[in-house]
Amino acid sequence: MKVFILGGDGFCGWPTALHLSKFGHDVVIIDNLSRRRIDLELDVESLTPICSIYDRINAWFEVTGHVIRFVELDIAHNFDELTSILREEKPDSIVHFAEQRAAPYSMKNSRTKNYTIFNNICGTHNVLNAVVEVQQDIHLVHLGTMGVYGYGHKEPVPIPEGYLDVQIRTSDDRQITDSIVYPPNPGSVYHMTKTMDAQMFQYYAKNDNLRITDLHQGIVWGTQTQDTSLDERLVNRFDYDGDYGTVLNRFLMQAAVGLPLTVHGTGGQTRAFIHITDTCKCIEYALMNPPSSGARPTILNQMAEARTLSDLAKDIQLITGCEIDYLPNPRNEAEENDLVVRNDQLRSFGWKPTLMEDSLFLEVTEITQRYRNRADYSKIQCVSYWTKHTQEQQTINQ
Ligand code: NAD
Ligand code: USQ
Repeated sequence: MKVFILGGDGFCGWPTALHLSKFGHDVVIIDNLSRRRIDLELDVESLTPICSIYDRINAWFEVTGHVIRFVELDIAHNFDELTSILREEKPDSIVHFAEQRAAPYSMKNSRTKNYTIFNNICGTHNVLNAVVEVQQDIHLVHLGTMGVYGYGHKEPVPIPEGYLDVQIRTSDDRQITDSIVYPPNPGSVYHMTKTMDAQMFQYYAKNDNLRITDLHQGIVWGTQTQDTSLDERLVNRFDYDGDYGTVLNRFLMQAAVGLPLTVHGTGGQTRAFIHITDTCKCIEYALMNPPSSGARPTILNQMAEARTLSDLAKDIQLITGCEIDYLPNPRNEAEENDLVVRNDQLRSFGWKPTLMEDSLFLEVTEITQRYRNRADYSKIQCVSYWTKHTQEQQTINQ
């Protein structure tokens, strides 16, 4: 299969590109390298020393003999180039990771809100529009997020895979059932772009019979996969800063360098998690099981397990003896929520989720120990606030 990996230089995209290349797929990475530029803007670096994309793909060829090609392209701004490359290459599938993915960065200020909206919405729309334009039957696999469902439930209400069966009373007083898209309830401008992407998928599947799979993924943790571990030059990125670092990797890094874990609020927030190796496997399953033309988008919940942040912090404390700080929450989110998620479809394809274990925590701990001298501790605190009011309150209290 020829696969375009949009955003293939990023945290999820790079190991996925290697995983698919290893199995003999013809992989073309398309990326505008904006993530590397945002690191410069924020004056942070991946904890792991990542090579340039050119050195990465040369190293992959040297080590495995597999060729990955790279095209530098901004999909949000360059519709014509995107269309040309689709015409020339005729990929079977596109995996779309190429979005601004940090909720705190999206809430930082009015410029980053605008950037996130433009980059993500125009990027996704350009991809859909280009596939229609070239009239090719390309399967689009998009990385969406569990956060589109919101985290409002206090009760354990199972979240279905994208669609909700509802009963509606007709005007002539009959009861009928229907299946609707699960009502979106985003918790940040970033998450809002994913709910808007989902709307575009519904439209293009209906109007143009595009074949689309939207993977509603939980928080990805871990760093390395079998493939990225083959050579130092293939190492995956590891974000730990207050904007791009995600919670479990941050906790593991903080414990490894002897800092207290930074739990926001009570830690009663329940979130969905998945290990990076499973991200790659699930994308492979999604590529192998496309929806048929004319079908509504397939929505898969790509998560392995749900945990509260305080439980996670306590587990890590048990293993490492670290301290836990319960900090004022910079976000506007429910203090506590329940989360029960159906992931039957991915399981039916044969996926056996990797669950959190001490041994897996060790992998992250080893990475953070090895590169601890590269850490800039001044970048750990989360300083992007969801509302001006929260920012003012927390500044007064400091
Ligand atoms: P990342 O920021 O590490 O990678 C995204 C890549 O896309 C970067 O290399 C960036 O340069 C590129 N990119 C961004 N905008 C682009 C554009 N306009 N044109 C071309 N390239 C562009 O993010 P990630 O963690 O790898 O996440 C990938 C996708 O998975 C995102 O869409 C994210 O929403 C989704 N996701 C991530 C997580 C997670 O925990 N990391 C969880 C759920 C879903
Ligand atoms: N949190 C802490 N302490 C920290 C950092 C975060 O308690 O030091 C809390 C946050 O307040 C939040 C939770 O941890 O309640 C998750 O935060 P996060 O930054 O790990 O994850 P999130 O902002 O939701 O975003 C990440 C990815 C995003 C993806 C999403 C999947 O950056 O791309 O879409 O996870 S999900 O959360 O399932 O929507």
